[in-house]
Amino acid sequence: MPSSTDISTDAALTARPAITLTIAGSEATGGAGAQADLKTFQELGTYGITALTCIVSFNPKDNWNHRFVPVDANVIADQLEAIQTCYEGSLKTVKIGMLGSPVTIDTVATALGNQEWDNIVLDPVLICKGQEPGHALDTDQALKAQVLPLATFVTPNHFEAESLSGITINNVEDLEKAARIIHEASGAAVLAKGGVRLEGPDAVDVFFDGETLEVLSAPKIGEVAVSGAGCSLAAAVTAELAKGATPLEAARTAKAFVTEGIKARVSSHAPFDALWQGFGG
Ligand code: PXL
Repeated sequence: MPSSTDISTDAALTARPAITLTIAGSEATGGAGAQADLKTFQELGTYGITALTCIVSFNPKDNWNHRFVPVDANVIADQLEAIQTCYEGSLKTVKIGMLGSPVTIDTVATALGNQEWDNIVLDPVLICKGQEPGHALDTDQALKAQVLPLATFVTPNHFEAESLSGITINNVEDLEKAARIIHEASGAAVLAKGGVRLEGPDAVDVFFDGETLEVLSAPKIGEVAVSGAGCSLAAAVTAELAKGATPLEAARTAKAFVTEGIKARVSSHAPFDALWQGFGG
């Protein structure tokens, strides 16, 4: 007889969580990357799975720059083959984080093309501190050409919004303009993040999906960016979309989630704090 705590009861089996995949890098200290995505998925009640694209280790002896090691393209393809075969029919929502090289972008774009998706959320991580500039430029161009057109939702930060829109962003009006341009170019819903980069007391982000433009605002918590905020925001959007939220609802919930996570941030010996997704206890 199943007991009330028996995890194999019929009720437990029918209440299946939505499946969410992140294709992202490992950030060893746990603030950003796949680690942040998985913690966010778990907190928001989706079943998180990961294909790792690279391993980032901050270098405490070199100003905490990123040491970046790509995962071999065959190994990325193998992970995605396993995932897409396991969850064929139930995997409909994916988040894309740091890809880091043109060959990785090619591999990921091919795998994305192998199935239909309801939601492809792109956190367009354009440069990685410590990357060689020529290589970073090729990576940026490949991301814009091969992955951005597939995205249904994109979450550029200030720098990425300038790069994707081609305009300089000094204030909320500029951010709105950038969100519109990025939407026109990609067709995706856009959540352009001003974060702590724009002046003023509030951290302001702009949502635009071609119809609705909404400015999402919350009081700034300090003036320094917190590690994992961007990853967690996009992961929260991903989880909410997978559960059936509209893009605007997902953006609002994600903004609130990240604001609480920043309030509950974790300090370390690094010169930046890390967002804590477990603020709810
Ligand atoms: O926050 C961007 C980001 C994404 N993914 C990985 C990272 C970082 C920043 O450190 O290391 C793996």
